[in-house]
Amino acid sequence: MSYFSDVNKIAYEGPDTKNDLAFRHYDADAMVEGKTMRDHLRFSVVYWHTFRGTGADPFGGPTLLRPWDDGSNSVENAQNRVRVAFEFMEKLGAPYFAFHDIDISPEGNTLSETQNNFDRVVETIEEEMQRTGIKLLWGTANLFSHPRYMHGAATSCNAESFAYAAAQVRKCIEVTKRLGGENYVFWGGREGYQNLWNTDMQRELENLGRFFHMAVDYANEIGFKGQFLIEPKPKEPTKHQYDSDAAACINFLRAYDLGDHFKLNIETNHATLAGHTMMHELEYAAIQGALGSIDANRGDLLLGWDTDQFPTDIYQTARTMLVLLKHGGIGSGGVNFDAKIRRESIDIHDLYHAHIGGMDAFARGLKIAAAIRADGQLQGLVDQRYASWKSGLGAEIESGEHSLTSLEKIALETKAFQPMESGRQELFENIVNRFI
Ligand code: XUL
Ligand code: CO
Repeated sequence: MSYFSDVNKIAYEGPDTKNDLAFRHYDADAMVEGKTMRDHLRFSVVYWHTFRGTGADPFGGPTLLRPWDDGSNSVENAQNRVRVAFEFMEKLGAPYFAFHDIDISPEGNTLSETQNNFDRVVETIEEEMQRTGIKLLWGTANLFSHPRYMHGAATSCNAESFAYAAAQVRKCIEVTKRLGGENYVFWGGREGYQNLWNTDMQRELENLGRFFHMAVDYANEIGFKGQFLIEPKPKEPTKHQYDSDAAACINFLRAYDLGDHFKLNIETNHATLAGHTMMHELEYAAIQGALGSIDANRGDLLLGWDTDQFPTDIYQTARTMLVLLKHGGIGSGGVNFDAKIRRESIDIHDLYHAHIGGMDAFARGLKIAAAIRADGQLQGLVDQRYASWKSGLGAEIESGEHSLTSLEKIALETKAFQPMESGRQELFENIVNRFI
């Protein structure tokens, strides 16, 4: 049964169209820097917000009551929801999706019942993936909602919670492989602490490292070739999450000898909550060889929590795309809309408006970033600012020809010294504005 029979496949109609259910900027086949927009952006729809979001918040219950949902926890209801989801994604033209294990299938009374439910729903997903050609960007296990994870999963004080989490991750990697998933994500839901008095931090970190090694070993055992990703987030639900930002994650991965097996999934509003910008997190991850994928959304600067709004800020998407283009693209990752419609947006068409807006905002960001790069003035000014490293003393230092002592000799010989480069921040900002 179709729930979106009044919606046609969303088409690119250009900036002047009056149609709200059309793309104004995302033209999947249009070429930018020698690649289609589709391949640059690799858009992905998330199952948890888009098909399981209820609109509930700490102050009120569900508002998003869906006509396709019979309200039960049955496998049949879950399978039916899968068909609706694929109708939606097919009409939207999103090439990828992402899920948590418990988004797509109901938990049973025992672990084996849960796994059996999962397999049955995955069968329907497989059929729908074949029918539509939509692919899996990543799978992940939800290791934070159930009360068994109240102290964390891999960092729990309780060894049985760790064991249950291991079982859930094993199964979810198996399913991700079965569905051809290109990545597998770990977001450390409750891997952190509320209070250091009651926390054995060293044990928790070592156990987290141990858990990730078990995942790497299992992937090798079954031949899962997808990229493992860690998703940094500084707080929420815990006061301090161990994967607090890109730098903390990269340090953790190197300290526990996991650097070769993991990259990062950088999320816009997590960067903001960490007191960074998305551009900073992306750039930092990229120069460390750890940029894997992005969770695209935005926060609200007046609200200090993770509001997961759809990305519509053109500056933000332009900055993001500028970093991605500079570092050769997103690789096996994608632009994954980890974003939810507001609880007041109760019309099912709002799901389309939200995603169309996000896709158009990223398409514009891509075009703007490519235009800034083609123009070259901005990069030219950066090069000019660092010109002292291109020859003479700078080139000698960078090629390793100097020591503190040899540089001291040069400094002693140099008379009153003052850098001649201007930072030109205002000009840089003006240049960017010319392209927005
Ligand atoms: C939580 C978050 C998650 C992860 C997947 O803030 O972003 O949805 O993306 O577990
Ligand atoms: Co996310």
